[in-house]
Amino acid sequence: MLNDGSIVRCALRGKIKKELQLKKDKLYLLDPVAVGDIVEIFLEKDNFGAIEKIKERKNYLSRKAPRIKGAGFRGERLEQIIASNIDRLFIVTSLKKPNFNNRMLDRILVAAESGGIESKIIFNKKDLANLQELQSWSELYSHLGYETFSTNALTGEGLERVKSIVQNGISLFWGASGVGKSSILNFLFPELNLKIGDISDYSKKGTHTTVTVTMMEVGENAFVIDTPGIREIAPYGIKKEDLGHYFREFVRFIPDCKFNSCTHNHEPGCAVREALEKGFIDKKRYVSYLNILNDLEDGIYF
Ligand SMILES: Nc1nc2c(ncn2[C@@H]2O[C@H](COP(=O)(O)OP(=O)(O)OP(=O)(O)O)[C@@H](O)[C@H]2O)c(=O)[nH]1
Ligand SMILES: [Mg+2]
Ligand SMILES: [Zn+2]
Repeated sequence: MLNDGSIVRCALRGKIKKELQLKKDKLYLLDPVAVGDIVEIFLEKDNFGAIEKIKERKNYLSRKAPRIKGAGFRGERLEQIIASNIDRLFIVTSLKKPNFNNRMLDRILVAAESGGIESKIIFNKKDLANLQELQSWSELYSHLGYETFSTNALTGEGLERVKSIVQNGISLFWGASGVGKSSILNFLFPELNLKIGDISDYSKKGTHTTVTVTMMEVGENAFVIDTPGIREIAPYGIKKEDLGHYFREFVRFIPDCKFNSCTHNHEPGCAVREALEKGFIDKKRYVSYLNILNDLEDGIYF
């Protein structure tokens, strides 16, 4: 979109594409241009431009590209940028259909924390949930300082505040397939008329109703981004000894670990594990932490 609001189709110059994808002579980035990027273009025709430059990003959300797409380069997995320059991320989850997956939620939170992006958590499909279970998950995350919402995208219950938040800036909606991302956006902005999955779609592995990341204008200086559902997420480019910093409740204990490079796993004198034993850190979050840590140990990082 140009400054005057008109839309121009653009391609990235081949030379620039190659340059941007490389790091230390190795390909590391799947696609250098992301939704949300601010670019300089050369207008070749009225409705066609060439991207000359990508402006520095305020922030961006990324993950390791899924194996199928990224496997092209010596089996290493590339970085895939989901979107950039965003003001907030709404992580959409459901308790049932599909079942709540706290490990995926924690992985998304790590990706957002490491990308410098504020996260809010939506527990959608409230009508299908066990309300006690819903409340206990919601309390866990709100105590960590994340704003949480319990919603029903079919009736609009719980979406009033979401609606007021998205009136300003760029809001990204991300989460597993079938949790109701597009349904929520359709309820908030019926004119978007986004495609919604069949009632049984949540269980159909490998099918996504939304297939591309798309940014839509919903008001003056207000944009929402709908994304395809994810099946797996591995945060990209995080070092083992840094992972703990992206678990908010660990941060105040980390300086008291005996070793600077503590990974809070089995090192002696670990203040994070001590906090866990004393009940200051929730066991479920610590298990998520170990699960991601284990992935990082197998990964290759630049
Ligand atoms: N019972 C109930 N069903 C819902 C709710 N929100 C969405 N659904 C249903 O869940 C199914 C999936 O909704 P979508 O909005 O397509 O989910 P999505 O997250 O956009 O899925 P992908 O595009 O595949 O990532 C549809 O059948 C919706 O009608 C809700 O709050 N309650
Ligand atoms: Mg969708
Ligand atoms: Zn430690």
